[in-house]
Amino acid sequence: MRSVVRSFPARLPSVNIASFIFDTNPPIPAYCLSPEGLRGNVAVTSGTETHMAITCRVLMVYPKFVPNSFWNYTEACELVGAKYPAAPLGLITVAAMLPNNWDIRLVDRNTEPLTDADLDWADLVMIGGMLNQQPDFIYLIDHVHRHGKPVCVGGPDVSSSPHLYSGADFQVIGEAEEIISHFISAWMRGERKGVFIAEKFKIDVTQSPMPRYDLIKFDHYLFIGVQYSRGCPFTCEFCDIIELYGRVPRTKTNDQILAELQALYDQGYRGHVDFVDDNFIGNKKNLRTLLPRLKAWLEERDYPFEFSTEASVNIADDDNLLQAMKDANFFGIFVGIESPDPETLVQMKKKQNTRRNIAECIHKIYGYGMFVTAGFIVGFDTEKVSMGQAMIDFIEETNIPVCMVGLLYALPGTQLTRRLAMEGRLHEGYDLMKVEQAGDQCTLGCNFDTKRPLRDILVDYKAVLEHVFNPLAYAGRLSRLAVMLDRSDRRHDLPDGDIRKRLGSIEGVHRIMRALPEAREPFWIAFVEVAKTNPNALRYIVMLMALYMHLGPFSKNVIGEIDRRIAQLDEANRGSAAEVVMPGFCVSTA
Ligand code: B12
Ligand code: SF4
Repeated sequence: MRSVVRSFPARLPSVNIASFIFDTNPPIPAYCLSPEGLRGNVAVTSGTETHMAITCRVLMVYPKFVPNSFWNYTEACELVGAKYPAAPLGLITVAAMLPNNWDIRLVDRNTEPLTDADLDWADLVMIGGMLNQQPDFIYLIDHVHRHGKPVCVGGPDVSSSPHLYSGADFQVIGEAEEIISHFISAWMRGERKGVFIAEKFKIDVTQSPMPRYDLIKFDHYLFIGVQYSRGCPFTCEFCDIIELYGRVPRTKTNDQILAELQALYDQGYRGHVDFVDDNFIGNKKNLRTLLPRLKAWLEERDYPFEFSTEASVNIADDDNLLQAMKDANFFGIFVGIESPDPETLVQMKKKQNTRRNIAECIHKIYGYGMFVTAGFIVGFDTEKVSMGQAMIDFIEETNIPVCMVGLLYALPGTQLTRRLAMEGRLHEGYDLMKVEQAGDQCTLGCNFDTKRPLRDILVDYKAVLEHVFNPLAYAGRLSRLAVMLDRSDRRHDLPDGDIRKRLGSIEGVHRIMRALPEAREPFWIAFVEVAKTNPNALRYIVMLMALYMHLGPFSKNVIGEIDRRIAQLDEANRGSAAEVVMPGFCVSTA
């Protein structure tokens, strides 16, 4: 059937022409389409061929992340020829919700330039991103406007801090699946301004379309994201996930996930796939049905993918689930540990981490052949003087090499932020990340008045960083992890096309060592030891060494910034400065 879409200025009778115009893949759910929204356009059919006239050219842009952040491990990416760790899953999910007769291009500013020609081509620019993209995001809105093109924005930071994005022509706040149809309708009616707000946590993710993986240049990234669920059942006070995605985890269907993986497979992708769930085990009942199917799917295709994800530490309570994840080729899990202090865990409402031996839980996960990376936070109200050393001991006991140790950062919209605001402790501009600040919670954290003296917190924090990222300590944890990481009955070779294969070559290892003169000796010792005692774990140990190419210099940079903040505080205390400008905030008083 040949269908041609034409624009008519006049009001047309309200016929149901949605199926002609919005031929999406898969189709936009019926609830997204209202004939009311389609006035001004009509589908004309003739002949036998299918032809869609392009009615809108959309340029999707993913802003640059700030350079000085923990997760910006571009050095490790370069080692295997990639440019950035992760692809913009939010944008390609939204792309899949747009009508098929809209032409879509994607520019990820972390991997490629945005040119004038790109902007000239576009009728509309859609930008999405998170907090650590804010400076470039806001710059881009102006930049696109200077080219005379309208901008539609969305994504987590827009949803958390819409006031910072008021310069955009359209704002889509919250999960886009339902409200995007309102934006599309408004655009097609000729409206050029609007704010569309999703009802919170109501999106049925089983209706979320297959992300447009075809828009991604796979070789630019270390891994590709797939999302199984949104939301987390826990209540951690500092967490924005439960505010953005809710406390009732919503999962996709098993068929939906396998179809997404199949699409990646069919498009030739091989290698690391990250389940970007807020808490992969949030809905254990459903997950238990997915994992065996995932295993069968992998087996049938000779293991094209290896998986990682994020989960709460209570995953260690469930041997069956760990076994099922092992069988489904999971190799790494990010766990939020946050603090060694039980009282602090209770105060932050992370009760699931209390009343358990965390180190034992982590060691158990290693026994299933999955290494753990973890988050730790310094700066809570209930912390004691001895906190720094306690955290160091705790990290050493767990043998976790990659520890994201940050300062507590009040994220917009969280319970913590609301409490701090009520207590009058939240800094002005706490959610504003200025261009020149360009960091993450490691340098910008404690964007509020702390209970413990800030200087003590910073000194503790610095001590933790100095120890944890000391090459000897890092290599020691690598060696001890290797002893515990049971990869004995796992598949050992990577599929053809997996860029991580480049890391396994001896040249790859030499490049890591050459880049890290200070770490060379302890890393070689660890490498040789693991090669002898647990060669099956070697690939992961090398991977974690590669991450140190970023984490080593990054931690030094953070330590330098913390020193600077401490010096500023000392200066203020000596009375020579009445007002101290802290990195990360507009203005804060000492
Ligand atoms: C995977 C992930 C990462 C990955 C990779 C992300 C990437 N692409 O590079 C890594 C681990 C690198 C990462 C790091 C960080 N992350 Co992160 N991350 C996530 C996570 C878990 C999933 C992201 C995802 O793919 N979601 C799936 C898509 C489908 O969801 P979505 O992006 O929300 O998109 C939907 C809507 O937002 C909307 N939408 C999205 N974009 C657009 C655009 C337009 C135009 C429109 C109309 C709509 C729209 O439509 C989509 C469908 O509903 C989210 C939490 C979450 N559930 O999303 C946190 C999250 C985005 N991260 C967050 C943060 C804070 C960080 C860090 C600062 C964490 C840290 N503590 O260091 C760093 C910063 C990274 C850096 N380089 O500086 C916050 C952001 C808060 C905010 N206000 O912006 C989130 C929300 C939660 C959290 N606390 O971790 N992250
Ligand atoms: S367990 Fe993680 S995702 Fe869940 S509420 Fe706590 S910090 Fe947020």
